[in-house]
Amino acid sequence: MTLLLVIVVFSCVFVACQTAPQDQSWTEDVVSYSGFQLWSATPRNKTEREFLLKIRQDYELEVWRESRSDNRPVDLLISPDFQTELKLRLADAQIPYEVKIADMQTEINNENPNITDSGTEFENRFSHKMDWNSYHRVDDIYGYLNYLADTYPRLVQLVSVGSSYEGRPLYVVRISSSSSGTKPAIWIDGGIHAREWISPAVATYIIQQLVEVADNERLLRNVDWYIMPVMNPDGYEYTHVNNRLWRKTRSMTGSRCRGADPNRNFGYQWGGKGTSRDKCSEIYHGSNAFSEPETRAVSNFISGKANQIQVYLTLHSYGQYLLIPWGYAVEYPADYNEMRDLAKAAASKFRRYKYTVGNSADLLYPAAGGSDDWAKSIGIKYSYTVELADTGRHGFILPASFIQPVCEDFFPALEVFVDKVATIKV
Ligand code: 0X9
Ligand code: ZN
Repeated sequence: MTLLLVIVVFSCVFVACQTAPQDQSWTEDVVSYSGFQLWSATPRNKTEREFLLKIRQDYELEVWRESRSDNRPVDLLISPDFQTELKLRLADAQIPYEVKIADMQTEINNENPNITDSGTEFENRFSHKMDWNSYHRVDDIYGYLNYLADTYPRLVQLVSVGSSYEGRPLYVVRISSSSSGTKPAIWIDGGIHAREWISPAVATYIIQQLVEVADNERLLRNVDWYIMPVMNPDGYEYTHVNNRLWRKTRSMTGSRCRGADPNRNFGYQWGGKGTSRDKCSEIYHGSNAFSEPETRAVSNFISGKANQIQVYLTLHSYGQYLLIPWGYAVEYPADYNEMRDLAKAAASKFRRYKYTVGNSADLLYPAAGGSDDWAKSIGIKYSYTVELADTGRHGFILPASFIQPVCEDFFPALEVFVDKVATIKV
């Protein structure tokens, strides 16, 4: 792959950093994470929690995973510039911490094996380049979706629900074994957050299993599926080419910082807790609810099928959680117990990775404008955020060798959702 890219080594690259150079032109800079480390620090009481909060503010640290309570670790991305100083400060305060990733760039370099070599051979043989041994670019994923629609026209329909900010199609795959009449449906989306690569990988795996594995026919008998593997294709491409740790969309904001957090941009409790009006923040909520073409297109499509869609699953990483609304605050929907029972039944299917089930704002943190809350608010009863593997050893940079185990572990849980909604009349 030839990339005419200028390699710029920033001393401060993370997007939450106010002084970080923000790429806003078509000069496609590549961000290096050489020397950056992932630290996991565990506060044991209020004083230590407050101390860590202060450090986060002082150094404008990027948080990969929040700590909600004592003895739960917070994962922090640490620039080489601050490591010596921070080591001393944590030692002084006697806060235990662990270096999870010693050099982020090495971790990134080792994450995804080179997929270009076998590509041509694959393409000639199968008319697509998709597999689940490596993380694929949008072109490979979309090529596969087109291949499926062409090959299984009675089963698969590829619907473009709109265009991304940069003009990429926003594809939803409809999988249905009946040409007429509607069945209750399950919606699954992936790739809301650009850097959470395991999410589109799992979403495409689910599509592959439902369409190409005859044994899974029973999952289609009474239920239709809408699966959108890459909700934020601009961001996803950007993580492959320019900045592996990009999270947001890529829209122009009128400032030096681009993009909004799509999972703060949905129109329920928009702009509430756990969101930011700072355009440079990782959790920038956008200029208004549904300001991003991606969230607007998705919400329009889902709204039009709100009576049919019974389950809303949105795939993220990481942490191994099944999160139940509400996420905007520690509030519980009236039917929370039913939602929790179903999530627990699903979680009991996992063999390899243990998932924690609970209220989103309680287990993680309050964060308003999420897609799960919005789906719940329009009446989709069973709405969940899935935080896929792992629990922090690799975080977002989950090596490609994990793709198959994570997918295989997750897929059987879908049966639980199918059984729950199969008999509902829509
Ligand atoms: O913060 C998020 O958007 C999600 N976690 S992630 O690490 N993938 O970014 C959790 C969203 C949970 N749902 C709501 N807060 N509504
Ligand atoms: Zn996410």
